[in-house]
Amino acid sequence: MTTEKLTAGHNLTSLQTFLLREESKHPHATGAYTMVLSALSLASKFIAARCRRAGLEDVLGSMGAENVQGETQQKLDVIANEALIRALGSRPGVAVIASEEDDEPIILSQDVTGERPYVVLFDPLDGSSNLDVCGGIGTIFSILQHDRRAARVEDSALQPGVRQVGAGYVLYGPSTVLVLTTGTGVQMFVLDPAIGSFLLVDDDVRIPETNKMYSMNSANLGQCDQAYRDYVDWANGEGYTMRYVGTMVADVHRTMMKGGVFLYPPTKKAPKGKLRLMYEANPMAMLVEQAGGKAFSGTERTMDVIPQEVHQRVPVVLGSAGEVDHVLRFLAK
Ligand code: AHM
Ligand code: MG
Repeated sequence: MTTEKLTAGHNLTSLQTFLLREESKHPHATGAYTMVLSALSLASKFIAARCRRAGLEDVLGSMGAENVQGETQQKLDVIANEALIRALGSRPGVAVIASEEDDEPIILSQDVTGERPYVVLFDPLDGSSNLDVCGGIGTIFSILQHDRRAARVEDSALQPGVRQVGAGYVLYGPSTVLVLTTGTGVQMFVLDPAIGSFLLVDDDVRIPETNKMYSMNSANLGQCDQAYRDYVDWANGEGYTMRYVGTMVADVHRTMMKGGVFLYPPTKKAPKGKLRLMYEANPMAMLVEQAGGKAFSGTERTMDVIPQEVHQRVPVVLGSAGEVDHVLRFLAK
């Protein structure tokens, strides 16, 4: 669908061109925001290249260590994290970065006196347990600006999702897809490996209003609240189908493209939910809302959740507005 758009007389626009065009709409822009996105784009091309050669180079398998969340680190988790830190670390407009892989946010600059610098939070390699089986994996990022009310620069990392000034994900699948919002709709780019550029293939991604498809790890249903079980019983009775990759980026991307709902409810094993607010739920919520969908954590809008800590977990229900409403109907009972 999108390739047709690109080849059917659509203007050839790279991510860089798109960003420069957006920047020119803001006469006082310093270029710092464009630099942040260009760092994210550069790092994701680096990660895509390493993923592409994953079975050939010695990058598969575990590091034999756990990250701060108690999860086994894959070698590529570490490579992806370093690529993002190196790319973002060289951009003067970035004050703080926070990663799923690092215990504490990294402070790059305490100087917040001039133009408000950026805070970038990311999950460098989401779904990395799918790596060894050549499954889809991704990078998720959220961009905030320094909060002048924050006592310390690192406290700026703890702002609710409504304050995000940008969010996106990169899916490393059969092709490498970047889905981005800077607050004015959602754009989709595909990496053309022949020229090394992300090319714009859809400048207004809209999530379908409904689709009878839910995406969740239904093996967890026995550990979920009755409301989720009732929803799934209802959906099965209504003839819904189920799709689940087990990589949030891949499951959300399918939901963005085809519609439906993605759920990660609280379980006995993960009573607050498994997914992380700051660099998984919030950026996905911004993208989904900008594409016309909805995103909730329980009955609260995800982007309104006040964060308490950088690695906080929340329940996730997101997708087509009509499908999220069905889930909310059960959660409200
Ligand atoms: P990760 O960020 O450590 O890779 O873990 C998050 C992943 C998500 O991509 C995915 O939605 C979820 O964990 C799958 O969890 P489960 O295996 O419990 O279904
Ligand atoms: Mg993740």
